[in-house]
Amino acid sequence: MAPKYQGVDFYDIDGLLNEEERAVRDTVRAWVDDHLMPVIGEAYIAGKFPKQLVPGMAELGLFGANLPEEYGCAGLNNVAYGLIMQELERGDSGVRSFASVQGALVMYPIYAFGSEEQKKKWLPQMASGKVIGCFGLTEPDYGSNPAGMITVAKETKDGWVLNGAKMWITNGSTAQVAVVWAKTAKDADSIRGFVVPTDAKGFSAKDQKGKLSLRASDTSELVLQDVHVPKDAVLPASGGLKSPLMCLTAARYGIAWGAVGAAMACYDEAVSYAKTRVMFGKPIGGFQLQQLRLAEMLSEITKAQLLCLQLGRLKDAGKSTPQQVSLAKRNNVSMATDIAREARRLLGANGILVEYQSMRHLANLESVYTYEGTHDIHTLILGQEITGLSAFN
Ligand code: TGC
Ligand code: FAD
Repeated sequence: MAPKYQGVDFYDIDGLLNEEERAVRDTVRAWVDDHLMPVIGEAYIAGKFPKQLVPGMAELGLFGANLPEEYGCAGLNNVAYGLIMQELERGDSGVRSFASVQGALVMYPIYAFGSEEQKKKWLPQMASGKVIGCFGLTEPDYGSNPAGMITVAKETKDGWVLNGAKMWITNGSTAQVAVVWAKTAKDADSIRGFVVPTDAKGFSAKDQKGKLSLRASDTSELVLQDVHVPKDAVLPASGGLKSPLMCLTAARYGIAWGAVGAAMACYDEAVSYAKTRVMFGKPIGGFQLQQLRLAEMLSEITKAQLLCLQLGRLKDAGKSTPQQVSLAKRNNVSMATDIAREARRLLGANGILVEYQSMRHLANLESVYTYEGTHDIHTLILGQEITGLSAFN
C-alpha cells in the first residue's frame, strides 16, 4: 500500500535504504496516516493513550521489532527499527513512547538478561500486544542519578520481597508486567532487574495527573509494598547499573530516530501553511523571514536523518557506542524541539490549536528532552567521552 505522505527527503536518503527498510517504513507510514492521525488529537485532549491502536501495532510487528523471530518478534535490522520509531513519532511522541517502552525497555531486558523460560513466557505475548509492560528505574529522589535508588529486593527462602517507589513510569497503570530495578545490597553493583506481575499483592500504580506534555501517554507512580515474587522473577544475567543503562541505550537509539519523525511532521505542516496562508497580499512563504525558518528546518532535518542512518548502520555492524547514541538523542531531540517551536510560530494563532500538530509535538518534545537522560546528562556523557573527565558530581 503506497503511503499518502511522501516524507521529507532532500538528500535522497531513500536511495540508501534497502527494499525491506523502505517497505517497513512505508507500511508504518500508511498505518500512521490511516489509524493514528484520525484519533490522536482527541486522545491528546483526553489525556489518555489511545489503546485501541495496540492490536494494529502488534499485527504490524512493531513491538520489539529488532528482536529475533524465534520469540515471535519481527527480526528486523536496526535501521528498519529506527524507521518504525520515526514514523510512529511523526504521529505522536506518546505513541512512539509506548512502542519504545514495550520493545526496548521491557522486551529487550527480558531478551538480554532473562532465562530461556522467561523469554519464552513473556516475549511472544508482548510482541502480540496481549501483555503490556512498563520499566521502573526512576524514583522520586533519583532521576538522573539512578545509582542512588532506594528500592530494595530482599532474598527469602522461596523468592524475593520488593519494597520501594518508582516515579514517572510510562504505561505504569496499564501494564500487566513491570521490569523493576532494585538493589539487593547497599551498592549500585547489587542492582538487579525483576519481572513483576502488576497484579502481585502490594503492587499499585497511580496515574500522574496534570501533565501538559505527552498527554496521549499514561504515566504513573508505582508503589511496591512487601511485594513477594518467586525466585525465578529475577533476570538472571542482570547485575549492576550497567544492565538498566544498556536498556536505556537501546531506547535512546529509537528516540533519536523518533525525534526526526516529529520534526518532519512539523516541517510539513509549516511548508503547507506557508504556501497557503495569505497575508499582506501574498502567501507568507513568499516572505524572506519565513523562508529562513523553512530553510533552517530542512537543513537540520537532513543532517539528523543522515546521523540516524549512519548510527543504525554502525549498530547493525555491532560497532555503535552508548556515547554515539547519546550524541544522536541529544542533537535530534533538541533539533526537533526547535523546529516544532518555529513551525508553531509560523502558523500564527492557528499554531496553538489541536487541529494542527506543531504545538502538540512541541509540548511532547519537552518530555522527550527530559526522559531517557536529560539533554544536560547527555552533554555530560559527551563531555566525559571527549575529556576523559567526569563532571557528574
Ligand atoms: P557509570 O559508572 O558511568 O556506569 C556504570 C556502568 O554502566 C556502563 N554504562 C553504560 N552501559 C550501557 N549503556 C550506557 N548508556 C551506559 N552508561 C554507562 C559503564 O561503562 C559502567 O560499566 P562497568 O562495567 O564499569 O560497571 O554510572 P553512573 O552512576 O556514574 O551514571 C552515569 C549516568 C549519569 C550517565 C547515568 O546514570 C544516566 O544515564 N542517567 C540518566 C538516567 C536516565 O536516563 N533515566 C531514564 C529512565 S527510563 C525513561 O526515561 C523512559 S522514558 C519512556 C520512553 O523511552 O519513551
Ligand atoms: P532531575 O534528575 O532531578 O534533574 C533536574 C534538572 O537537573 C534537569 O535539568 C537535569 O538535567 C539537571 N541535572 C541533574 N543532574 C545534573 C548534573 N550532574 N549536572 C548538571 N545538571 C544536572 N523513568 C522510568 O524509569 N521509566 C519510564 O517509563 C519513564 N517514563 C517517563 C515519562 C515521562 C513523560 C517523563 C517526563 C519521564 C519519564 N521517566 C521514566 C523519568 C525520566 O527518565 C526522568 O524524569 C529523567 O531521567 C530526569 O530525572 P528527574 O525528572 O528526576 O530530573
